[in-house]
Amino acid sequence: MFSFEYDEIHEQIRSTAQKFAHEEIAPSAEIRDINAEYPKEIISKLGELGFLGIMVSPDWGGSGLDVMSCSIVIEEIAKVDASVAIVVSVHNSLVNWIVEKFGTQEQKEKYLQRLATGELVGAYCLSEPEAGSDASQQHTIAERIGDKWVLNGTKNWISTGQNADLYVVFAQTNPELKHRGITAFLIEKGTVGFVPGKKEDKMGVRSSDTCSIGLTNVTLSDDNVIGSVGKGFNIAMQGLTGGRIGIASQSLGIAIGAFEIALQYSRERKTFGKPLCEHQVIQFKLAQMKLKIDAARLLIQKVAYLRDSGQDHILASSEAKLYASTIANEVTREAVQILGGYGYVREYKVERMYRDAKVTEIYEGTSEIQHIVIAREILKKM
Ligand code: COS
Repeated sequence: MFSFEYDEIHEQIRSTAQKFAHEEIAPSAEIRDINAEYPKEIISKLGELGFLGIMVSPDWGGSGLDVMSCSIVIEEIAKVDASVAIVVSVHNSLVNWIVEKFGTQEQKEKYLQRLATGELVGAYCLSEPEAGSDASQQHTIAERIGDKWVLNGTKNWISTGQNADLYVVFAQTNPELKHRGITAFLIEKGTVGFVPGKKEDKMGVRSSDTCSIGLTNVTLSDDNVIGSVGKGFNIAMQGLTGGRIGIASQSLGIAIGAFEIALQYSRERKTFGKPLCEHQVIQFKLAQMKLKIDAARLLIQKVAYLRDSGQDHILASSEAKLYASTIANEVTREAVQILGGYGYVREYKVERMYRDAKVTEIYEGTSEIQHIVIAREILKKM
């Protein structure tokens, strides 16, 4: 049964994630943002806590928890640092999930246990220079030569592109079949011809590294194919349907982080002889921010419930992602506004959160794509 309440396990996970976020992530978030520095040590500590194998079965060394638990961890981390949250989201919701659902016994033995403990960090490589929103237009070709696959092409905008150890890479194995010719491969870091490019100099989520990846005659065997040949697009889309819950949770966390700072500031800062929060114009802002946060949370709870209970959740996933990313931008913008000049400088953190929020409307499907998915799902059911 769907419940608005979090259960005891969820509350424990929240409290552990919150403590870790405040003690271990928040203190270095600003400096990592300035230096665009990947949070290597933090990621390995998250692995020790079990937060890099949240939904992986205990049979494979994971925590065996549900989608809601994963969402809570991402939310708590994103409250203080959206960059760490995106690493955790891609790793758990896309890579772990794909390897566990579609991997062979051998692939799970080789990779899943190490992914679940954080020994390996995962990346998801779908986008290309000419295949972002229209992801079926894969120009990365995997050619069958003898009993090998030889991959050539370029992947773009790969989160954790430089620092990951294992990559889920989509490539076209039969161009005539269009999206039904796409196949997913597992590629280890260091594979000859698989070369992460230079780190993008981004507006936000700066301490999560994003880069292109060049593939030049990357030679793989059938053991690298994940799922079956030609099923890659379906795997990519199923992955994104879950991944979007992660981005929605990240968006919610960013919004809450900024709201809490603005709320606190509005109680301390006085103008015209009274605290900001006693001015009606500021109360309107605070009320709107809180309303949006609560509505986003409900959409996330709903989609997490649907996914956990094995129900159709394509519509709910895009609704949660679209709404949460939209309000993350609105709420962070208002937080900057409430803080005025202080909101526009680094010291009060909302400036970073405002920059970080923007990407949530872009990655794992832009807001425009979410509208397309939502409209299609409505029409499909008529
Ligand atoms: N889960 C499983 N399968 C899905 C799916 C989903 N959520 N969405 C689509 N599919 C399948 C369809 O069932 C169809 O399969 P068959 O033809 O084998 O029956 C196939 O994918 C193509 O579906 P459709 O015709 O609807 O695809 P389009 O290419 O026209 O559009 C959109 C699909 C635009 C919705 C999809 O390409 C998309 O979500 N794109 C955004 C990708 C993205 O997020 N890119 C950002 C980079 S990834 S970080």
